[in-house]
Amino acid sequence: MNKLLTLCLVHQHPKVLLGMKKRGFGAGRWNGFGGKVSLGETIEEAARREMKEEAGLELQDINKVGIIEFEFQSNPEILEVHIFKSTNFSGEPQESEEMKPQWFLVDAIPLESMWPDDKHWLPLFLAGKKFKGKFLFGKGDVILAMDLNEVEEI
Ligand code: 6U4
Repeated sequence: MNKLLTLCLVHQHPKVLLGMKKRGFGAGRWNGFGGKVSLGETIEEAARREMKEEAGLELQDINKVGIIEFEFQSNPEILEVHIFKSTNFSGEPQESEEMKPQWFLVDAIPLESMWPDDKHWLPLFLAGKKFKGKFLFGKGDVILAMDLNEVEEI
């Protein structure tokens, strides 16, 4: 069984909102906001909830743009991450126990401090494309294999 997770980035061109993950899985990396889908909520509801919990923002629009499966050589569990884009919200980005939000110009996204897969799919995200993919990580989160395709519909 795949473990369902959400990941949401706000894109207000030419800026994107990322958060520095302060604890837990992926701590020390810049990333979108998100987390595990809870029992009884839809994936989109989870994405909205996580954005509120982690950055204090109520999203207006939200669109699913990608699904990526992540597998680690050391772990049989597959993380199925549903990636969302939002362009508008109410509230002001606020630091939480989990995330420190910050705006980045799209030309200055800190790819070297993000998950190594992000450099592959972020260009599709920023270009308004939809995509599906799979990444296999080895020791040190090195990408051992990947498959990423633009799709018409998600
Ligand atoms: P808690 O609730 O603290 O136990 P935690 O273990 O910190 O949760 P969580 O729920 O924040 O994890 O979820 C991990 C987040 O990282 C999700 O938003 C999905 C995202 N994520 C996981 N693998 C990723 C990857 N390879 N690339 C990426 N984001 C990833 O860009």
